[in-house]
Amino acid sequence: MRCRIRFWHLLVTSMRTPIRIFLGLLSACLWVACDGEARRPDVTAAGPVPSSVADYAAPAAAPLDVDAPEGMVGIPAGPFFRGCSNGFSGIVDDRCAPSERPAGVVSTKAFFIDRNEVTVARYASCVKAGACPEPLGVGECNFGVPGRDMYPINCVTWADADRFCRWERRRLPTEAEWEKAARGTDGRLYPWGNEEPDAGGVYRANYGEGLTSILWMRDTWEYDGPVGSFAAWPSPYGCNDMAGNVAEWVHDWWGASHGGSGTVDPAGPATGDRHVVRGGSFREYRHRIRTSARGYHYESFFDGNVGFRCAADMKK
Ligand SMILES: [Ca+2]
Ligand SMILES: [Ca+2]
Repeated sequence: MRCRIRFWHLLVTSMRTPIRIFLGLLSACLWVACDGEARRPDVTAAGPVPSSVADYAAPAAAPLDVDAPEGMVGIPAGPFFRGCSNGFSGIVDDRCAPSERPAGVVSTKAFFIDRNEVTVARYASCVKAGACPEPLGVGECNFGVPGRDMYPINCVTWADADRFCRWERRRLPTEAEWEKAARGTDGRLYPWGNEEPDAGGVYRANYGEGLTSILWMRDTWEYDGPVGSFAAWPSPYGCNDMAGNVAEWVHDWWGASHGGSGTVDPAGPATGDRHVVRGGSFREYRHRIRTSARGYHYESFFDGNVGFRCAADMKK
């Protein structure tokens, strides 16, 4: 509207002097540009949320066709199936933990999220700049260990992860954003679909089962491995390692349930003393790397099996 007012004002005054004629033509161009902008669909808006799970018909999930920041993918706006419910959409899942219930449909605005877990090399840039604390470099901790530049940064607290993402002018994803990026819209059990992670003898993620290193290493890796080692089995949006490798801090405070249905960009509890981690890790059994599985750690916690990835807002 402001563009139109400016156009008409300048068009009238343009009758008087050559400079005003020039300004009139310029404002006409602006009017066309502004009018075109107004008619462009807003791909970032969340839109309506189905009122119940029964009303929900999952749209196809694919990355948004936009220019994404380096290393990120665009996640479209709209609803997705969140949480766990045995029998939804023909998906059998009898491993739903209380914290994964109730199943629901929530919506998000469009956003960007890292394709991979944040690497040691990427985090080291922040340490070198003096903006991030140096994590430990012992045991399962990757920082400063030769040959691990492309391993996920681990042994970082939630505050370290939050600080790093902000240093990159990004942010930690909300728990809802993380889950949507991991499973798309259709409530699938794992990022790649509903097949078990070792179906057909093909390993689709880095996880750990049993008491011996041999059992942990059936997928090649006894502990964590370089990010993208299972890039043949990404999420519907192309995100890697959203099942296993390192578990991932997200922004939200922990709540015993992930919340209800029908909301847009749910943000979790207003406060707390622990934060949510998602995706499970190389230490965990297959039911803990399901896309709906939830975990938490206290604020001071850091360990070799927890890292993170960043998200970013998408401008209109
Ligand atoms: Ca493993
Ligand atoms: Ca992970």
